[in-house]
Amino acid sequence: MKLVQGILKLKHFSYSVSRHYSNRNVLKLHERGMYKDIFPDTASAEIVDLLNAKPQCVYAGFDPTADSLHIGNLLVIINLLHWQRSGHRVIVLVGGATGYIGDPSERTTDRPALSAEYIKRNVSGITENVEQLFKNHDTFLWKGQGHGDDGDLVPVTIVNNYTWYEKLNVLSFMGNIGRNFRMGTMLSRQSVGSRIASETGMSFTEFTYQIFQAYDWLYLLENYDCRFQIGGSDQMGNIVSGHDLISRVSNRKVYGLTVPLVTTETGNKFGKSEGNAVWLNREKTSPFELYQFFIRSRDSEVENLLKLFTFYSTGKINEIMQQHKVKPEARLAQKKLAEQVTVLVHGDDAARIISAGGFYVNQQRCTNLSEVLTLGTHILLNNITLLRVGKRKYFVIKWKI
Ligand code: YSA
Repeated sequence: MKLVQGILKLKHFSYSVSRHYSNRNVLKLHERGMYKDIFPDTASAEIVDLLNAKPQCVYAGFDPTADSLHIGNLLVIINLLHWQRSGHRVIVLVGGATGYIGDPSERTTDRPALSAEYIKRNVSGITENVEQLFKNHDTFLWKGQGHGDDGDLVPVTIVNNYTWYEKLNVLSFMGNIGRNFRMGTMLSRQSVGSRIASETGMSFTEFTYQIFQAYDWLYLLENYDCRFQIGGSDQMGNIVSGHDLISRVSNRKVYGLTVPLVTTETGNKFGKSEGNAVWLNREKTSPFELYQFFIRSRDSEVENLLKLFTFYSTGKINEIMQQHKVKPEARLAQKKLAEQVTVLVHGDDAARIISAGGFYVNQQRCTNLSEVLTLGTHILLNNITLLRVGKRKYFVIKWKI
């Protein structure tokens, strides 16, 4: 895994703010390599002012093209969690409507049309992922780390954009919203240009995608006072479309931020379209496989990954790296990384069992934490199961059958 880092020019970075408010400044995450771009790119000082003035609202969207999020999406969620930790309000938008349209960003061909049933199932899967991530973070990585005393986190709000599109009339949408989009600008988006030039071209439906994502932001601005949008760097075109729409119809200023794309060693984006996703749903990628994925990260990238995928302070990360370098073969940094991500995604129990060395049923190692125990295989004929967690903890289970 490799991370494409962008150069971010945050001009007025050493801002002086009162101590009380300093932790609201999520632009500080720039120090961790968390942002690739900021839009408008001259707005960093303005943004810092806003963040310090009062808690702000931020959103990121996820389309239901699969029934689970994956580790590329996780980086966006972690960014949102940092905003939540800093006292801001966080909205996760699940694209029950945009899933019908299909985002052309980073795609070389049209997306297949998705059925209503499929979208509905995927909306539930993603919503469950998001709820679990925010819950695990709150329980194990916020309160569990003694931050509870700093105050309760403002709970995440999950919205589905289908709820506003189902009420919208196509004529008023095209007549009022569509009118604000210029063909030239729409055609100049990277996601559009490359596709139009391709052999198969691009459907009108996908061409309109940017209008929908732009309108969502306007809707969230008007209904939730949401002035910030976050996405992976492939979302920049859609984010700029929203910014343009809002500057035409409102006098409020809005800002977009992107996170770097998590890519494979060959530079391909990790994700569902690429078929190389590492999923957050335990049925698709087991907690053990997720843990192993991070254990395998290379020494050259592990420090960056600790900064992006864990909530350790940069001081703590330096400490871990110093210890790691004394004995790299012990893979301390990778273990810390894998453990923290597994806690966030699957909870403390899963991470503890895996990092203790896994669990064994009748001396056979199990990699699936939700293994179903069956008679004959796991339950011996004398109705006994021998369970071992890690190297030393044994349990004898006597079944009443
Ligand atoms: C956003 C806003 C709206 O108002 C409506 C819909 C959306 C969804 C958006 N257009 C989209 O299609 N997103 S996505 O479902 O493909 O991915 C969700 C988020 O994860 C995006 O911000 C995307 O950039 C990010 N992502 C996906 N793979 C990634 C990644 N981020 C980093 N590395 C990767 N490999």
